[in-house]
Amino acid sequence: MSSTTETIPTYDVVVIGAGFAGIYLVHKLRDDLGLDVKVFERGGGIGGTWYWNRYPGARCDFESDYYSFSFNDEIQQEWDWTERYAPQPEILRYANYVADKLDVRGNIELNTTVTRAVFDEASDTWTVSTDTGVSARARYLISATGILSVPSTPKFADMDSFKGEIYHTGDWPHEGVDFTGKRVGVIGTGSSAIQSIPLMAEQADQLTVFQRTATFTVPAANRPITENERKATKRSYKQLREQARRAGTGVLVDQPVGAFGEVEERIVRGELERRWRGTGFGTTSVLSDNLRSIEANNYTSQFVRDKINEIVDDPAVAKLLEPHDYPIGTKRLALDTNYYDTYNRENVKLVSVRDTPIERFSPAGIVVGDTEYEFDAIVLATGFDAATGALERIQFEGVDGRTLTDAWAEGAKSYLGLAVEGFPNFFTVTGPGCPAILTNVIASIEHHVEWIADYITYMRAEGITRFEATPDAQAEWVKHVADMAAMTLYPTAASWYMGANVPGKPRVFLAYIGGLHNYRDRCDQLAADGYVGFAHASDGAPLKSEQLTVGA
Ligand code: N01
Repeated sequence: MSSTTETIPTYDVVVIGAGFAGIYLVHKLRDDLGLDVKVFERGGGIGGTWYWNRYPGARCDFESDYYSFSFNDEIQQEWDWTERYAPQPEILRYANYVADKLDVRGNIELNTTVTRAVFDEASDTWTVSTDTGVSARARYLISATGILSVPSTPKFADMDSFKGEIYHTGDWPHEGVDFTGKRVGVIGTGSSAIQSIPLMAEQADQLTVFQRTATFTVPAANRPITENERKATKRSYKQLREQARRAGTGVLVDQPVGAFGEVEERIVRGELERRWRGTGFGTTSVLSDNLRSIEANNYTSQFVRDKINEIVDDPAVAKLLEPHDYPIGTKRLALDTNYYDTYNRENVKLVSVRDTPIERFSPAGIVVGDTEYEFDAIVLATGFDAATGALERIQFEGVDGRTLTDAWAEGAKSYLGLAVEGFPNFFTVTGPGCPAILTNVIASIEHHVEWIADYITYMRAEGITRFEATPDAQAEWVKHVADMAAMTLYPTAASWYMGANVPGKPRVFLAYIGGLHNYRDRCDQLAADGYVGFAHASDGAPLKSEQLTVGA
């Protein structure tokens, strides 16, 4: 139970966020470790991303059999996924089902935004403040704030003058929106737009899409899961989960056929055609060097561009939809249902704002160059301040009062995406510099929660009251992450992976590209060696650095 010091309730652990990570943290730390855990959640319900992203067509683009918890067999046997890629309402129901099953709601305070967290060096504890006036103190602070949880809204001139409704896909009204008979404008053509445009087009009177950068998207081939398939999956979950744990992305994927130029073109082409018909992300991994060789990438990119031209009737519209600004896969690949076909509809118009940007909003709509487009509603599908946005909105004050925003002024720096030098006793679940962005995020969350639980167990057994990433360990890890990225085509794209979608955000590649399996091995090894790269202290004892061996 919590105790009270100077009227501030004290816990073993305070967690920020009640998405999938927050839910699992409560269960793991409370039920397996016997810790007193308190979670603060900004939303009026649990589920994180799936609580907020309720736009039409929102669904997961990793297969539901994998995009779900693996740690509890009862849960995976009891829960029935209905579609290959579950829609948002079903994923939110699942999150709530898991929360009830694990009885975690009592640990979660909803409608409470953490505003500030201050580390106290004398006691090795964090004191957390919230917008409701509730405070809490804890030895460990864990952020479970998600990678894509802060919507990014460009500052268009005269936005307030627009007389109609404005919606953001990442903060969609819970009661839904009826676009019947409406003229709707959509800004953005990333994954959220690509999922929602086909459905909004079916409802709206007219839909106008403002595209700055054409995005690569491949067919999701979504479909209902049959009863026989469901039973077969449940029977083989043990093996499936084990194989997924050993996969780089946390899901099983088709293997490449070989490197560009080393395999007969007939075979490459045949495999691209096969994967286009139904393996989602598999399209970009037909060639083993797709993300390292521009020649290989051009081949795959052109395959998709040819498909666009086959699907879209109007050659001028097809030309606009062809992505040419980045190598396929270096910005997040989208999976779609009827995206390109939607541009064959009479009521859908595509406006390129690549060369002539949106000039301003007006009372009637949006002005681009000499043209004013009139709307009843405008949808911003403009993405997120990814990976760092949610953390930088909280005033974290670490050693000597240094803030996280200051520490990250030149870009996010972290050790393993799990801890930040200068911020002791603070864990970041799926923080910048881990592979999560490039993986099935639930697999990454499970790994982080379990690793953190093991580390806390270790510290408690050793009487350690304070841990902190060492400057050397962090610097080497940051370099290693950047070096790995530099060996690929990823940094050539102006992507949210690089922070490039938010004006003024420092450009740092935010993910470890070595794969979840290798990352998991590395984390396990440094734990087995006594938590290499972390400094430890025990109630007043001086910090002692562990020997460090981070590298390629
Ligand atoms: O956001 P985005 P998203 N004027 O950043 C455009 C995950 N996700 O919400 O590319 C005009 O991809 C911007 O243009 P540009 C997934 O990881 C997952 O769609 O910067 N346009 C771009 O087209 C995904 O990657 C699922 O030139 C402007 C768009 O807005 C991530 O979330 C579903 C503009 C933003 O695209 C983010 O996706 C959905 C401006 N001033 C999302 N500013 C799943 O299925 C921005 N844009 C699990």
